[in-house]
Amino acid sequence: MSRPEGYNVAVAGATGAVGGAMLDVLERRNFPIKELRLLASERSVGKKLVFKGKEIAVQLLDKDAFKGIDVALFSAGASRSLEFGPAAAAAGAVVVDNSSAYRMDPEIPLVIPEVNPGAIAQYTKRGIIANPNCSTIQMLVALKPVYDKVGIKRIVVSTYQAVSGSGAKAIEELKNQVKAYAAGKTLENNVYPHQIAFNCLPHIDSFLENGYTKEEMKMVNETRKIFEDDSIGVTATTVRVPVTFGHSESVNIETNKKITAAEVKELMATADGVRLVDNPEKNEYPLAIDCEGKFETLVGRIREDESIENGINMWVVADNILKGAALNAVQIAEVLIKDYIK
Ligand code: NAP
Ligand code: 3JM
Repeated sequence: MSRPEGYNVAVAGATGAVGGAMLDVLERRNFPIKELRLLASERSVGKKLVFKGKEIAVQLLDKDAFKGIDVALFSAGASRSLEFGPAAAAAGAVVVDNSSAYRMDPEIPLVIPEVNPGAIAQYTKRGIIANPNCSTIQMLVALKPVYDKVGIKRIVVSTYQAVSGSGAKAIEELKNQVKAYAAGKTLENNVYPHQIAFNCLPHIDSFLENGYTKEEMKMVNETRKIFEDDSIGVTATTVRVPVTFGHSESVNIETNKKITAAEVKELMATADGVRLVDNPEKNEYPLAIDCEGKFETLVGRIREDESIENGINMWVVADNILKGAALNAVQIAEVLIKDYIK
């Protein structure tokens, strides 16, 4: 860190599920902050949020809100990122954007610090760095050591995604439906097109012409961009499940060279950002209920895929709001102040 007095940080979308987690992560990791500016919509102006025991009033997110800011963390939705991200960058801030708005822009780096930290250097082109989708982040944190060791030809992934990924209103919707069900009342749905309690919805984000959802294609396209490998095959089925926090993923890979399950376990035991949880004889494997509030990606159920020559199956779980969003963004900011913003 080159500024002992700290940095001026803005959080756009500070009152949301991800924004709130950003404040927690900045505090837990003791990010060096001089001024913290909290931004949201008109609805929240004047509302007070607590950071390190002190109350800070929320201000309006607009084009003039970024004067003097060094790092702007955005999680106020894709259209707000498109509207205000360039203004923040023009004011001199480096923007770390959590939305899908800029991820596939060739001039904007898409970064997971454990996977491709070197890409951060490209931020100077537009002053913006994109945070990948939550499901992509945890999958690639787990796969990176395997990719480096033996190469990966193809990935087949199915996700089991928590409702917190759809924001604060979706958490309420699941809770209300569970209560209504228990009371024998009619279940109401507004956030999702169907009942989410006691159900699985094979539908996250909107459907595209090719029959996949946008969420599924984010996993395909973001993986190729982050690994800088257009030859890698990726196919995804993304499913919303009645879990509050923590996305789970069944990940099947075909590698270029043979790797045994024991070798993958060895790699996971020391991989950056990973915790190996794989003792099936003791019923120990990664669980969504165990990842809430944790910074690591949990990996277990590592097995060889016996239907092909070089295949591995694994189960990957992470806190979608932390590693999937807020933590990854703060880690990017940490690299920025360590290596780039002097
Ligand atoms: P949320 O709980 O609904 O919070 C939305 C936040 O955006 C609130 O702070 C809200 O402020 C603010 N906002 C909404 N409309 C605004 C406007 N017109 N002007 C200014 N601020 C506005 O949603 P969330 O779950 O935190 O997600 C927020 C965004 O983060 C998502 O839309 C997505 O782009 C991104 N995200 C990314 C990932 C990932 O995988 N990397 C995961 C989840 C979310 P008010 O309280 O004032 O309404
Ligand atoms: C996760 O404003 C929006 O439409 C945001 C929707 C959204 C996104 C997104 O596309 O940015 C909600 C939850 C994501 C994401 O990470 O891709």
